[in-house]
Amino acid sequence: MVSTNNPPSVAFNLKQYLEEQKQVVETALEEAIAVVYPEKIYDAMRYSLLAGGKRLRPILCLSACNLIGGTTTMAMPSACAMEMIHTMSLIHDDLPAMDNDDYRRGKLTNHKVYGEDIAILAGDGLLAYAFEFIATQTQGVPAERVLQVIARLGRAVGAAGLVGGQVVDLECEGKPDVSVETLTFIHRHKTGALLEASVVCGAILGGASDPQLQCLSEYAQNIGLAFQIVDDILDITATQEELGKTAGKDLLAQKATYPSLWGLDESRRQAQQLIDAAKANLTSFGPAAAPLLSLADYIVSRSN
Ligand code: GRG
Repeated sequence: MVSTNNPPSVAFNLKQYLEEQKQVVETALEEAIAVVYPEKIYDAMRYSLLAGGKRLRPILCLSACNLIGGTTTMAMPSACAMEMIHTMSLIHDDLPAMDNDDYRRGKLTNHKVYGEDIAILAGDGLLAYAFEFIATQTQGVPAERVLQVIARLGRAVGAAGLVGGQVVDLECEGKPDVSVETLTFIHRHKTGALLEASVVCGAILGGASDPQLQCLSEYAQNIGLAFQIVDDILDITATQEELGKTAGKDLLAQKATYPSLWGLDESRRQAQQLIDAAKANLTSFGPAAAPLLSLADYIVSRSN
């Protein structure tokens, strides 16, 4: 018997949903970039783009579009673009001038395989192509919505988003007195902005109203911050095999993280509180929000 206390996310088969969505995203990404002359740069772009990963951003984009009544086809080019931008940010983040990492997604980082020069250009290539891909491949969506998506995404990746967050992160390196406010600024921009854009852009493509966009934006900001808190926790508690990248890096680099400021238990509590708030942001959508509700739960329960 189904208890009336059970939220809709309990009945939803998230494992199956994630597997199915991941598969359609993998197929679309595989077909998105052809290898032509000069082959080296396309190989480098595809190396990181097709290296796996949870594909959370494209899945959020597709789920948000579906929630509003749009089709997967309408949102797929934008969903792929989210993953292209996410991947380029990982390539650049791993560079010696940034976090200097050797492993990502269980494989050698892009610069370890192709060299720093090509890795920088592979990131640039993915970033530019993401916008081209949305503009040229989106079908069955009014042009005005596509324009809104391009503008929102541009803002999310630039100095007002990822780039700004990364700059403050670099400035804080080695500082012993980073406040929770500064840490939250970093992660709302560095991690949260693209997660929010993924949800909001999917909803825009599906034809969401302004109040719907507002609810979804708040949902995404809440899961975005929770995602980063969990990321900080996993850096301490998970193994390199589970993470696919070097574990324990934050401690080694003496980086300010949520566990370093709050401890592990309080960090877990705060992450759960954000997930509860995110789920409350979806109340007005009713049972149709089951995928996004379950994805919120997944963010705190994930092991990598
Ligand atoms: C965007 C122009 C531009 C430049 C990039 C380097 C940089 C500026 C920003 C850093 C952004 C960054 C790497 C944030 C961390 C986000 C994060 C928590 C990544 C891990 O995401 P997962 O767990 O990874 O979804 P997978 O591999 O599963 O996709």
